[in-house]
Amino acid sequence: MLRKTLLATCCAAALISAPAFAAAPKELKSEQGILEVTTIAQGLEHPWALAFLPDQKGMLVTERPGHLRVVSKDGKLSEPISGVPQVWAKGQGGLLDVALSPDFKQDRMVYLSYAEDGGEGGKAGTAVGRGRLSDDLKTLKDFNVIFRQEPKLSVSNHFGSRLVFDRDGYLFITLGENNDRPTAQDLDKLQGKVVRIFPDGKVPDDNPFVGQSGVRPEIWSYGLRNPQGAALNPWTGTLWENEHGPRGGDEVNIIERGKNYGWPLATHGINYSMQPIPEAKGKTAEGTVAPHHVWEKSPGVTGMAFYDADRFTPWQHNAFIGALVSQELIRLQFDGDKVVHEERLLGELNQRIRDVRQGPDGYLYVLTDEENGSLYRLGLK
Ligand SMILES: [Ca+2]
Repeated sequence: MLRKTLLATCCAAALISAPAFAAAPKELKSEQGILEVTTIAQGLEHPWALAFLPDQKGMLVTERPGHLRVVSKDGKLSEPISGVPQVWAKGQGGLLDVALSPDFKQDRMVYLSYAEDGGEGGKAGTAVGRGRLSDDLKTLKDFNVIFRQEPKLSVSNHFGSRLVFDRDGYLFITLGENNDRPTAQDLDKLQGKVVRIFPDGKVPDDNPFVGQSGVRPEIWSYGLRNPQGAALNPWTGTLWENEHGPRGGDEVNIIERGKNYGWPLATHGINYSMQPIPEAKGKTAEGTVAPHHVWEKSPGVTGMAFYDADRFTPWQHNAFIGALVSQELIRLQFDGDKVVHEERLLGELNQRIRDVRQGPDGYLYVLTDEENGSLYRLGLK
């Protein structure tokens, strides 16, 4: 019965998406000219992340309830890929990020981050695993977990998480503090951290806290709240992260080895109850790194992409960040690393923007966090 429903949903989605792709793009005004928004696919259930496959094979898209699908270049949705782990799909939990191995053409490895059930006690934590994608793109084989947050503390939110490989092939994972604020400062826990591991899960000897007692050796940096966006800066090779503040104080940080990014000791935000964050000493705190860029009013920042393609010259050396609460795509303009200008795009759509990536064709691709979520292609006319 369930399978029947799934198939019906899948086929309905495929039918919806085909004519939509043929429709003329929406034209929206932007500072850099007419922004063309083409609907590539619809019928994705709370899509969270996408990763482009090589050789024009389309892309992998995660749906938070637990499905991984292939979306073909012309917008057809596959049935769910088999072999994906069971996820804890409650609140902000579920299937989250997807990344291909830097050697994907040789090893076919696909990495997934997701919320994992902690068993008794009803709590969950972030886990990361990998499996080998079959040539027919239908199965993830031999999936195995390479990292898990322990202890598991989340009852519904702040899992993070993004997966980023750097130029040397290390895997960085951004992790939420499971809505348990003080843990972001506890070095014996994996909440509110960026960790750095080898692709097989082993811990590199040169991580900053290796060999210290009572400290998790995976930790690369700490003091993060709920980092749902991260990308490797293509011009510097450094890891950039963004995170949700509480009420106010969303941040962009440039992540450096061993550094403390302040949460919950330093924040520009307050509690949703309008009360101050109990642990906060102010907007800054000694020994912590101030945000590289901060929003006093929270847009609800999430997936992030730097633009380094040739196709649209005005976008070069810009970054784009999805915003859930303000329902926009944020464009950041830089002088070096410094943010010098910001523009809000896609507000006309009134949809929560979950992820943005640069395609191999130089267009931007955007996912909306909706029950009937969409995949849009963005270009300049
Ligand atoms: Ca911070």
